[in-house]
Amino acid sequence: MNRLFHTLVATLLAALIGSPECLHAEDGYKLWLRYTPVEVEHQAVLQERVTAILGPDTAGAGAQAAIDELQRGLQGLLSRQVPVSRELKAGAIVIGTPQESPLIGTLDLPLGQLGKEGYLIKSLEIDGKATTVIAAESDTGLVYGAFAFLQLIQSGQPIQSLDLAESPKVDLRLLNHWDNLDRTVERGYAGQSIWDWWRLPDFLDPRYTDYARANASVGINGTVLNNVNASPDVLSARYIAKAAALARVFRPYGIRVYLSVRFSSPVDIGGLDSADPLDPAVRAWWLEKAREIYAQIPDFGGFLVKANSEGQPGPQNFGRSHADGANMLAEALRPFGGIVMWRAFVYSQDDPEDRVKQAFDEFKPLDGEFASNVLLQVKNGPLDFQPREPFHPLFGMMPKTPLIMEFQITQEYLGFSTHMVYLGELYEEVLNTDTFSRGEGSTVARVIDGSLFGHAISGMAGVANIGVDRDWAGSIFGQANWFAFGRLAWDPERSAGAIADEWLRLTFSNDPQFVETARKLMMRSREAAVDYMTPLGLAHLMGTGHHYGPAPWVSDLSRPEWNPVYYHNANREGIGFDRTGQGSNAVAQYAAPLKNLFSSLDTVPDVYLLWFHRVPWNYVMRSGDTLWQELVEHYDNGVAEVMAMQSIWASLKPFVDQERFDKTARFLAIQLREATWWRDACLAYFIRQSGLELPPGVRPPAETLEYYRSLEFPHAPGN
Ligand code: BDP
Repeated sequence: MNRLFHTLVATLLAALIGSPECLHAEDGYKLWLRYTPVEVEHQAVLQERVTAILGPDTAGAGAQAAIDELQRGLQGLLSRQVPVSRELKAGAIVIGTPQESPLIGTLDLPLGQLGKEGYLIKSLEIDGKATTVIAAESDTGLVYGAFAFLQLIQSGQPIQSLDLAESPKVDLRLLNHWDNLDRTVERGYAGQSIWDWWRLPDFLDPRYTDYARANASVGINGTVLNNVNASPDVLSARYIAKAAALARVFRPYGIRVYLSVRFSSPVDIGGLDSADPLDPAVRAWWLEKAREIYAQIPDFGGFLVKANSEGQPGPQNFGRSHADGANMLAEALRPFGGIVMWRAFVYSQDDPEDRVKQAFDEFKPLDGEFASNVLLQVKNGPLDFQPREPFHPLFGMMPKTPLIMEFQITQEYLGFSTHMVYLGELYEEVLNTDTFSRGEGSTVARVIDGSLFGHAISGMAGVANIGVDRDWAGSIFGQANWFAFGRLAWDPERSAGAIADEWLRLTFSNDPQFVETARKLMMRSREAAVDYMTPLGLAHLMGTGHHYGPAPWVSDLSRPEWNPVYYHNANREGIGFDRTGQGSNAVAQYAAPLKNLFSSLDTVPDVYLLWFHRVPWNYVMRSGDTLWQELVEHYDNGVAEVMAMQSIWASLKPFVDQERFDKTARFLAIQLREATWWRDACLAYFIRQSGLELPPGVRPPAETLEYYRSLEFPHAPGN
């Protein structure tokens, strides 16, 4: 009777909450951790299979975080409290490490092969009672296991006969915050920095814990707190104390803290007159600094360094190499177990060489010169986070050095936070690409996870899109990019579509019609952006400084490679950058089959045509159309795609709460306006450069080229 009553109430409740009229306003704060009541059809099973949580006898902070999350999540999902119990009951969730939980210890589970961060979720009968076991070697593994279990329930998966074993394929799964100490965020479009530096360490915003939960729920295990254009002050005692306070909040969730450091810090704040990496006084200063940090943050991760790049100081100021600089810092961190992530994003104003070749030329010769606790952090493409670039040729070409993939999650070049661009698709494209550096199958993913060259350590970093906005990312769909980054860092071979599917279920609804339609919407969004911004291999057409909107005409900046015209070279004769043997020969930085593939007009993929080749406007494409016709088609298609995205989103209204629906709809309207602006401004400019007319029937740009050129955006965010 009691049982029947319960089921009835639960059914009624779920029917009410599940009905569109009752979808309450949501501001996106809860991300994919919403824990709303499960669908009616799952309730009976969950009633029996989730009765209590049996934790370890003595739970460490991490195990406790896992148990708290289970309680919080189950309370939301099942609309009832699931008690923590000391005895084994039928339907118990038994969670623990073999060390902390004697019961788990007796089960003899194959945890060894899962490594430090892996976990196992198994339906097991213990003493005749049906239980679900969540076990791991470490507390962090338990946290991951708890989130995974909750996500199964959230996404409506059966949980009666589970047998899951998961472990990350990449060691360092890191967010990079480009956050300044004054709370501005370089290339941040979600408000101020979430780090309230001024009030730290005394005031700990509860948001820091939610940040840690969200990251742990997708397997992110480290965070670089500050901008790569680093202030030396971050290494002052005051700021180390602030970072230490954050580290304490994150620790139970398996998240380590890292700092970006300015190479000239010994001079800036240390009172030395040099930062020469071979100077013993400089080396001693860094060692002492490391000691000071580790005294406060015993699990401190290490340093991220942008050196001799875009005006940042570095070892070359002292006539030393990047390896000298990196190894000096590595030596300081080594006694404490820390690492150095040295960025390969360097190009020089004094180097007349094609900008996209410079990092390769600089670092390739240093392969084998780096200390074993140095990783080289390389952006996905050789230019700079453009809507599409070929993969960076360093991937696969530095066999002796572990490379960290650096993706951008914040949408600096992809419409800021108001354009819906699902980056899972971009990440997947890069990771799946075959570098051929060790024959077929040498994918970028295998370079990154360390398996191709057998590295002991591997990493993937994402430049965060997080700020103080209630929805964290500045938009609801921007959250998907943070989520997808985490999932792919855990397993670089996962599919972007499957990840989108998961995110949609956790963030909105399990309704199959919703999930399927919205996944398609997400999956076409990135190509749409490429089409209305930089089709056919074009790149770097954005406005100066703020990078907002189109400005392909810019040609007067002091450094040649800062000008869009440097990249497209459009004039009467044609358009594109010749990177073949006749041109800059950037193709030669790729392994043989790719070099040839990219070099020849017969084989170069259309999407990279103007990246590698300069061709006349009347060049005949595979489609039979001329290049000019096809370029126009791409711009038109980009705009049409955004219109289609708008109507798909409109059709999803019944499945989404008012607040998130409206925000996304309004953002799509901005996106359409800006996509149209991109198309019109670029076409107006290319018409002028080529002297050609638009193909018949094509809508002319709404305004004159002079109008587009006159637009200014002095207060654009993130600049
Ligand atoms: C560029 C950004 C600049 C960053 C730089 C970097 O415009 O703000 O400092 O990348 O990655 O794309 O260092």
